Amino acid sequence: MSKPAILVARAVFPEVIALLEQHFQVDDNQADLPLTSQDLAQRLQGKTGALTTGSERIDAAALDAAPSLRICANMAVGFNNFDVQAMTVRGVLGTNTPDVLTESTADFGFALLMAAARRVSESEHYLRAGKWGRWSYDLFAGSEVHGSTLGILGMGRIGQGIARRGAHGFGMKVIYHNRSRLSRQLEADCRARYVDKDELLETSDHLVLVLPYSPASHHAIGAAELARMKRTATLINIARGGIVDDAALALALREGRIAAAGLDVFEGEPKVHPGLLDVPNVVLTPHIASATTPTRMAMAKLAAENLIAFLGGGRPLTPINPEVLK
Ligand code: 8YV
Repeated sequence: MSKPAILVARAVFPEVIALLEQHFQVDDNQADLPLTSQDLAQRLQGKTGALTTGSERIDAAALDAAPSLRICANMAVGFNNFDVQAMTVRGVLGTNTPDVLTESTADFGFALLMAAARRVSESEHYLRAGKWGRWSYDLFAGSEVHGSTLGILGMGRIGQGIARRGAHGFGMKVIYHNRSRLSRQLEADCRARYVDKDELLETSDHLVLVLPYSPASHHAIGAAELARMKRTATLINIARGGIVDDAALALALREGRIAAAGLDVFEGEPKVHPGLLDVPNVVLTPHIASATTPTRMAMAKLAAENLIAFLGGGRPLTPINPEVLK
């Protein structure tokens, strides 16, 4: 029997390609050439499965070009690149990669928080530019991290990881807002107190965004929300571009309406709002919060295992739309 044909849309670890080749005829993209939506639709033709990343949009047009497609395994926990409804209607399963990236991503959220609050990037640029003359009492004085109030918007697994780091490692008071409240047990583990969004905005010294992107979370942080925040506050976005109104944030940073920001995700990335590129008090990174080698390997393997399990007639490990399995 011939092996099912799959597309691996982006370059991944050669070991993962070798694993997939044991089960499938693999059309890979190890040269990592950018695929336009037309390229993607064309490469999906005749495929039963696909391993995608956040860069590939799987929508009705892509699905209609690939009537034999049965599964798209996203190498990401977020799946706002999938039109899940269009997939479900066509009986196409989606899977994602939760859990394996939680701790590394929470580490990175904390790295951005520390870097923004303690002005790490800004001061390094100053030093590299040869501007360091001598010590002074207020040279790059930032805001306190330990003992401060850590706010978290979106309290899924990554939010909880950040809360634990803040509460247990840095003695921070943790407050959070989420669509639903955590169980008492989880709140106790995270030492986190549920508050409404206004209290979160007004009370946080450091506000970390970890909520999924959806039309409902579009510009959840815009000019009005930024205006409610403390002038000394920092804002960290490791969630998705579009959750923050980047133009409003650039202006708020320029005008000192908040102290600093750390951003790993951007509206329309890889483009970055030009207003963010020329304000000093923001740390900017290219969507790398999950980027440790072991974590990226675990993500790629989990995506591959979802393909192998499902197309081999078994249960996928992390389905997004399990109703397709019925
Ligand atoms: C990925 C992410 O690197 O998992 C997610 O949702 O944002 C990142 O870990 C990115 O989406 C590539 O697929």
